Amino acid sequence: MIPADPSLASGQDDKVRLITLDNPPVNALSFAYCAKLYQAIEAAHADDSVEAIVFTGANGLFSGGADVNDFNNEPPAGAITIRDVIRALELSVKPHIAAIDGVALGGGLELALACDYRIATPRSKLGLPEIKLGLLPGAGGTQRLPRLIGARAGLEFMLKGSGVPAARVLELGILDEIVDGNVIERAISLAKEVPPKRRISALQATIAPEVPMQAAPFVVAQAHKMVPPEENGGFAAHKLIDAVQAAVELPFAFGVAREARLFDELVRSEPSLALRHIFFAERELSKVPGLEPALPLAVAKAGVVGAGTMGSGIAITFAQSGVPVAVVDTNEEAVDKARQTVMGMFMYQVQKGRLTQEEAWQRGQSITFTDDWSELADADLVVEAVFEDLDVKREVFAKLDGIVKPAGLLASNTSTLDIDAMAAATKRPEKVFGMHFFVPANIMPLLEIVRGRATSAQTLATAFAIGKTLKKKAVLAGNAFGFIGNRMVFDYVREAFALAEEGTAPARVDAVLKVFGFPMGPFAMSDLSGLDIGLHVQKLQGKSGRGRTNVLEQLVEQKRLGQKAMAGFFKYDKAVGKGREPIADPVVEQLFAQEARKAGVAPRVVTDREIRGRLLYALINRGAYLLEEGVALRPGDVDIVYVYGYGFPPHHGGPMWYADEVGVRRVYERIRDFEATFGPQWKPSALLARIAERDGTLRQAQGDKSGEVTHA
Ligand code: 3H9
Repeated sequence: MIPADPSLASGQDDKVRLITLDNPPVNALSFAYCAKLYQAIEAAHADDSVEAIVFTGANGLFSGGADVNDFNNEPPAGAITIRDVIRALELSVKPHIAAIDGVALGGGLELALACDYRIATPRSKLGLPEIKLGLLPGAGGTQRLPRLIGARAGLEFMLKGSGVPAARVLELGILDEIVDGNVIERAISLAKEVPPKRRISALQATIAPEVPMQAAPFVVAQAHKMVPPEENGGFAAHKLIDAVQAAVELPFAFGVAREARLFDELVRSEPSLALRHIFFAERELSKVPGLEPALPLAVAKAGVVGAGTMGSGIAITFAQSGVPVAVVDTNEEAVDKARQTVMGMFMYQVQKGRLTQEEAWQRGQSITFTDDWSELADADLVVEAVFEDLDVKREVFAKLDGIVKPAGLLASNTSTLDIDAMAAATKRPEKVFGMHFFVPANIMPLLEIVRGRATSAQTLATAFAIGKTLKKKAVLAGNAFGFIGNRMVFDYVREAFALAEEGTAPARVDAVLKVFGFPMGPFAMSDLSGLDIGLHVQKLQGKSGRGRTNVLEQLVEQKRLGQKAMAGFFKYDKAVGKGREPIADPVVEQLFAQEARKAGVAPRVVTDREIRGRLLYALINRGAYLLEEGVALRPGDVDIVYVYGYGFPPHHGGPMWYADEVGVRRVYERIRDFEATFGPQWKPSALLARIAERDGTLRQAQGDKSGEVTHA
């Protein structure tokens, strides 16, 4: 093969031109890259010695799609976009073949759909993930897919948005062939036959096999009903359905024009801006100043101390990521129970078809349950998950220090306590850090990595590496009470309590937050995590944690511990939503009223706007404090914590992004009003004050410290 254009690693084999997408890291189809690509394609089209063209990708993938950074700006005048590239393919009489090895996403897959043939290796994954960015496939995908596989299957594929394994994509009819060997060689040999053109654009879209076209309006109406409302996370989904409807009803050229208009509308929409912020914030997380040179240590074996719910969940997380793990607990009963829970969980996944028997067996085998601490001696990392009590934890750390090999890292799963105090119980404080998982640890994607005063750069680098292995969104937090997430949730719950004490029913508070887009409100969330846990944390917080009444203490005394006890702030009934659906309980409302009277809290009539403001602005204010104090590195880190750990609606981008959406100045003024009405707990953060003064945004402001704080 003769390389014709080194920047595109192109070459020619006889009459076949190979064009390799090569724009590291993910072969994104940026304006700049599309200009080059377009030239290479036009050159191949103009060259009479070329009879067919094969596209493939360098860097271990086909393409990650359009460059998301480009969406923030208007295309420069005369810019070549992916749509121009695709139009060139469409107009050519020469056949094009996509040879896919690795992922082909978004615009990358749309390019492949504009080819006449698509073949892929078994490891490849194909997808149109635009919906996850609040967009729709805007380079012909919404028009070609319904023509290729039917509108219903196409819509499902695009609404799902995730990368689908090649075998399934073949079944769907998007791929022509899966090649176990060299996909480029296979594509070239197919191209040498100069197969006929097969323009998908020339096909008529169908709905689904055996569904008559007259059913289209009904199918479309059903689809609109099945996605979330426009104003609550479904903005792009409804537009996507509109685009697919156009594929069914309109000629291709009109459909493409409709798609482009809808795409342009979405690209500017607030939900898409917020989701794109989340996308990039996620990729920023591990970029910690000063961390670059520190190479992570390998974690070949992990240990967990404590076989409770948390410990078992953490062990499952390691096992399902292929890291063998020893779980140690001195309580034999707890060990037995954990063993049963973990095995039960793996068997459940087999029943659900998510694991094969063999995989479940392997995972089960990679977890050792024991009461023998010496099992931890050769662990590279041990996570402590015992009772939330500093003395107990310090004892565990001292013991681990004597048992675990000197190179081993020691982490605490504490949700509030002082990492430095635990590190001080060891002779290796530089190897100690916090690893705060969220319940259930094997499902929740968030992981707070807490940096102690002595935690070394290498320990942190290892923490981030293991976070990636465990497929978690790992966020760096400074060592302050409650770290990022819980510290913020305390203020949020404080306001929810205050509202209930002033006479607003918990069910109403929760309903307002659900309308905003949270999956549940603060009271249902408290019920889920357990009121006994809430009370324990409140006590750890001291005076600042207490409400004006002792309603929480009373509920715990009455054994109303939350969902697990079928009663907490709400009641639960096995017959309603499998016992997980909160049901308003007048008894609790009366208790709040009675205790508020005793405490001299005056009832207030509040609007939904006030409820929303007090809860969300409490989060924003605390988030700003955490940035100011260096507990959180960047506004985006705070947003990731809230979106992935606490269900903040991603289409609002997280609390800090939302503050910018509303306008920091407005938020700040409102917080000042709350301070005047409710007291010093509402004192605004100096960072907010500074930004408000210059009418700026949080996204321009970075935390000015680096996550190094002492426990406060
Ligand atoms: C689209 O195609 C629209 C079209 O329909 C129509 C247009 C008209 N753009 O995730 P990683 C960066 S919308 C720009 O850590 P991995 C990423 O920020 C697009 N940058 O790697 C990071 O940068 P840095 C639809 C991108 O191996 C680096 O690449 N496509 C893009 O774990 C590595 O990323 C998608 O939504 C992009 N499209 O996973 C796909 N993609 O190193 C989104 C990545 O500076 N991307 N970057 O932090 C992905 O799902 C994953 O990145 C991918 C690689 C699976 C590709």
